[in-house]
Amino acid sequence: MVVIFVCAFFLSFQESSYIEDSPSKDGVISLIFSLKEEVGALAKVLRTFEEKGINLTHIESRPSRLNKDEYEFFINLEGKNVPALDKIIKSLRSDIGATVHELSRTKKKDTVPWFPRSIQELDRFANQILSYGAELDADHPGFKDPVYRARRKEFADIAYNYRHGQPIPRVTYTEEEKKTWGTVFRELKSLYPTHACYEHNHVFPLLEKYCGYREDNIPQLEDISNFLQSCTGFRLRPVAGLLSSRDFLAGLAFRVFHSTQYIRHASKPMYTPEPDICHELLGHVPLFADPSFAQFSQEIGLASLGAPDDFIEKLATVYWFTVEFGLCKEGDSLKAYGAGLLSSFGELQYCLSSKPEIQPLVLEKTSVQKYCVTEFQPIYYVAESFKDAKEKLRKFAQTIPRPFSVRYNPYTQRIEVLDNA
Ligand code: HBI
Ligand code: NLE
Ligand code: FE
Repeated sequence: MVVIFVCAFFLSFQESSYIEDSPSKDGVISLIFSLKEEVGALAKVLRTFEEKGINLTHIESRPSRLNKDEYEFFINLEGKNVPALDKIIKSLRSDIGATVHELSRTKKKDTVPWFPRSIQELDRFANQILSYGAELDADHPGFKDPVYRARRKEFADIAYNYRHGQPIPRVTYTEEEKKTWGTVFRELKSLYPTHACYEHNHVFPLLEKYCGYREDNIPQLEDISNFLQSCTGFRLRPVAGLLSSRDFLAGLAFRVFHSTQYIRHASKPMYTPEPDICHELLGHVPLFADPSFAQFSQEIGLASLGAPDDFIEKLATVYWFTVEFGLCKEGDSLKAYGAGLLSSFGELQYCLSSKPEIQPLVLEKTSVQKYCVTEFQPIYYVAESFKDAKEKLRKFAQTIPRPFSVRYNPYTQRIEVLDNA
């Protein structure tokens, strides 16, 4: 048999094609088939195509990885005569005993959504936000405030222009912005000793010592990012507003947290449905300094890579009831570790009152719980510990239909994709 060429091109084709969401060119069909190594085997196949008048535009070969005495061929052909092609595929299977995979025609069903493989590729999310300052929703307290809107645009521009590896630009906050921060900071700090979990209370004084957490100072993202990197390898990158769940969760796989830099409107310091710098710095940051919590967060991110849309929604819901609104056990009492609780003076008190319903964290149930993003939650889920939550998440991730598994290599800052086929 003539082996046309075994080449890296073939491998690179395989590596990118089933992940990249680049539909095949109009009318081109791709097949992979394998043949037993014997004289004339390929010629026989090619003749069938010739007989049916089908034009091959590309062909490559390599030894089969599965069967030593077989070769695999990758071909592109013009898909004009589809009924004839169906006959050929049938006959390849039954008369010649070849294994045939149709790549492009079955692609719809098998396509894996694109996901970043390297930390630099997170730059692609910068201008894919769902809403931001210049386009504030009509019911937002800043909607009718032109000064607030212009300010939000400044923050959006920082995020748009940011690239991985750069220092996060420092911001000089206005007196009004500092006043809003001061109010939120003071009220929350008085609740933390009784309402926040151990890890949050453990890290908070370090943030005061090293990162400028004070009532009269809004800390800078760059300083916090450096601090977090030294604790758990987590880092921040500025973002202009809400990202899609898929993009946002993908960042966590690289231990990257997309953080807003603007502050909530001065008229409503105690609760905002949007993330803002108070929410990120007072709610999220302390927990990302905890190794066990950091690992749990990264696991959600890894589970999301290339997952189908319905699973992204489930993972986003799990994220919501853990990272955002989670309660945990501490001896006989309950404490808050969710960032949405730790950044809202109103909800932090409410969540530990007798009003809301409390349930144990069971991911099969938690992942399908409906929720509303603009009000206090009527139900919270309790984690035994971050380690327990992480183990549950790993089990849950195994139910995601993915033809591969992933792991993060911190040395190269790349995702390694392990083929499960
Ligand atoms: N985007 N910037 C940003 N910040 C978040 O906290 C955030 C997000 N997108 C989605 C999201 N959070 C979650 O509610 C889940 O959908 C993952
Ligand atoms: N409600 C929170 C707060 O007021 O800080 C923000 C939640 C963001 C998901
Ligand atoms: Fe958040």
